[in-house]
Amino acid sequence: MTKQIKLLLIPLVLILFVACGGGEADSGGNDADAAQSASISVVQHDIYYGSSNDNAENPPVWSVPAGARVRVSLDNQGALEHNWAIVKQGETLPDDFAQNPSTDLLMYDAGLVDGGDSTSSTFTAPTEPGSYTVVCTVAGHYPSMQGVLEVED
Ligand SMILES: [Cu+2]
Repeated sequence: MTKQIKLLLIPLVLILFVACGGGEADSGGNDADAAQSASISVVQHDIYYGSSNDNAENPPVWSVPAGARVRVSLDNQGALEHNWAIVKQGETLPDDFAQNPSTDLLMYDAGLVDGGDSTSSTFTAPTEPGSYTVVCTVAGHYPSMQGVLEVED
């Protein structure tokens, strides 16, 4: 009788051991080194970002964690083509940028979106926290069309 009970207990103990072991493996943190991910949504109009036609005085702000993989979704609700480009930190846009948009000043350009279209793309956020100027590089759209990428520590 007692031998039968012991034989029944062995599989139960094994099941509990495996279950506990599995739980520890799940919390082991295999993803700890993976980059953070984030996503932002950008609405484009003729000729401004967001909901208010005063980007020069009141630029829209998009916040992302430093170093994160960021998915940026662009929704062009205007008729003209627009893009979304991040200016390198510390660069000052020249007065004639709207007429001669220089790609040398940019660290990322999401690409042109036709009027009425939407796209998305992915970039790695700067590892240096701070405020980065975002502009539309289509000739004549800056300074009317700009915003701020806030990179947070
Ligand atoms: Cu534009």
